[in-house]
Amino acid sequence: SVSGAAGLVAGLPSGFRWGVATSAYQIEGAITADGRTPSIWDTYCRVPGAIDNGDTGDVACDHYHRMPADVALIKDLGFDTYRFSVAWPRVQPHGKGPVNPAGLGFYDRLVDELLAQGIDPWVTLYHWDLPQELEDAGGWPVRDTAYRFAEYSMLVFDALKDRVGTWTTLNEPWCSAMLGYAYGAHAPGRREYPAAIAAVHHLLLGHGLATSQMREAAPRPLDIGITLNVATAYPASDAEPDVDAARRADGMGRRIYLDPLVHGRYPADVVADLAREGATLPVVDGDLEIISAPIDVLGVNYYFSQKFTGYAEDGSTVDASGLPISRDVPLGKPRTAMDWEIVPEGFTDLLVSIARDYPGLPMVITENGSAFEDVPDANGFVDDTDRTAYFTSHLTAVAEAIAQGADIRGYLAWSLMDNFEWAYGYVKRFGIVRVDYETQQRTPKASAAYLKELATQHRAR
Ligand code: GBH
Repeated sequence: SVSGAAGLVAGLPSGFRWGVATSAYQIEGAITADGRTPSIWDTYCRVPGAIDNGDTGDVACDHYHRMPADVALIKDLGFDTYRFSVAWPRVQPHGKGPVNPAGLGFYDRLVDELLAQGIDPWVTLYHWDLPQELEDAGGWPVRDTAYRFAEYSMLVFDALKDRVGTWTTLNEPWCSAMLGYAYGAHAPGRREYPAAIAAVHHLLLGHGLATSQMREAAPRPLDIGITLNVATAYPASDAEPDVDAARRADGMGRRIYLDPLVHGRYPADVVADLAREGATLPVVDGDLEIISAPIDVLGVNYYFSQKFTGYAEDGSTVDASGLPISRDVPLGKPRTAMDWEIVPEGFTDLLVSIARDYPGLPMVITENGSAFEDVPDANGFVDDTDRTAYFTSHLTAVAEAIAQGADIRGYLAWSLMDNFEWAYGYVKRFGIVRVDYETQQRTPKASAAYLKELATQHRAR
């Protein structure tokens, strides 16, 4: 059902992009094809217990071998934009040195295929698949990795810049730094807090280096930016410890990235919080000028928001080491299959707060979507009214943010198809297209038809 779509579409500006997103490791498979070397995810998937069900990205959606059919599918679904990521270990297998033409060739063909179908390609240069050799040399906590990233970025940029108009350097540096190096929840699975904070800085430095080098080499004005996973951090009450817990969550989740990117400085309160935790951002003179190189578009990935309290269950406000308590508490909303609460109003509040704190920065929603317990019929069709309702409420939240003054230029659904959901393996399904992992058959879900109808109505307006 698309009832109410007309009202929703009316709130979205003309020229609004409608697209879908994926990432390389989550869909490609073919991990040894054409000279690709292991990334940190290939290694991490082989750590016993790291991934649900022992799943790996070895085959995934076999997109590497099915790319033309998948592009035709995007065309059939009526999208004008496709955001995909480039696998660094395909393009530059040792993380340094010359380009691997066979690996780069895949993305060259993908871009041509998209353009032939009238779909605008949007490249993400890094969606978490660091070449293992660079992790062996220290990974993102090491400053050299930022320079390696800029060098790799230019290999891709020089090959595709004549045909690709929109570029994202990093996808969700928070995840790379914190899930990868602090919490041990993503590759490379380290739990070293000070190293994670160094990774934050080196990811941002890599973004800044790549951005200015790409800008200089651009044949015409191109849109260059970064994608962040951001959310609203609500305080559980007006009590000072709760308000402070929300401030710290917002500081580590949003402002530690956006302040240096936009204002050229790290937030003083966050720097002080980190010092208390024994961690330092390893800033060298000149870094913040590099990091604040102008960007044309901020990619926003939104899934849910949380409420924070500064009280432990026993009522204390500090832990055993004297550090302030911070924990998330339920908002009391319905949940997705990820156990994430469904909080569309947190999306509006987030977008309006970014527009307020960082004025003049155009935004595109580069990911938004949900996993539910899909039940396919005998033909593989999923009538995912829950996922459709999630899209409606979150697109309505975007329209509301636009009405409140936020400059939002497009919406890319996560994800084109069910895929390798990182530590959750293949059990969690975010696709608008079902993938049968036995046969690799793709079957559009009801939510895909819904998004197609919205895009069609919007264009016809
Ligand atoms: C995105 O990450 C990824 O870009 C994409 O590859 C992935 O498939 C998709 O989401 C779905 O997961 O509970 O402590 O982790 C989103 C990752 C998930 C990071 C929610 C922040 C909340 C804090 N985000 N998470 S925590």
